[in-house]
Amino acid sequence: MTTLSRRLLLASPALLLAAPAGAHHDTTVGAITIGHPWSRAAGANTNGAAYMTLRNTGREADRLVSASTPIARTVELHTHVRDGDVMRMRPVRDIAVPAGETVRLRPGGLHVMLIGLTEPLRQGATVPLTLRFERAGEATVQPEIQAAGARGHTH
Ligand SMILES: [Cu+2]
Repeated sequence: MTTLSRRLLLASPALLLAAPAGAHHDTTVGAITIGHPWSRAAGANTNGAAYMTLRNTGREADRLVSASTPIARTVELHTHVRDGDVMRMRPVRDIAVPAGETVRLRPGGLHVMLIGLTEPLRQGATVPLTLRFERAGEATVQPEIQAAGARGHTH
């Protein structure tokens, strides 16, 4: 074993402890960082949604153009629009992520809609979700499934 690899082995537990809380939830592709992906518990044959932050650290605008997961029949990008006294979901073609900005996908706002779940979303599990950006390309994240009524990401 080389001195370097021994040093790396010795160092790794400390590195794990030193990692900031939640850092392992972030995924970067190109200039886009996907932060804290999460979802909510839901039964099979119902619909689910995924939420996250999309941060564009680059100088060029980008957009989320589609998403897919093996556990839903269809995945759409949705927003909420006010219709009288109620908020209704409406599909959008894409979700713009302007240069230097962070876009929040959250309950009551923009979200990734998982339509026709082929498996239940169980609290505490994760689900693979592939996101496709016009400029940055493709990244697969693992939203953590929170309780059915969760309003935000918790650890
Ligand atoms: Cu929706």
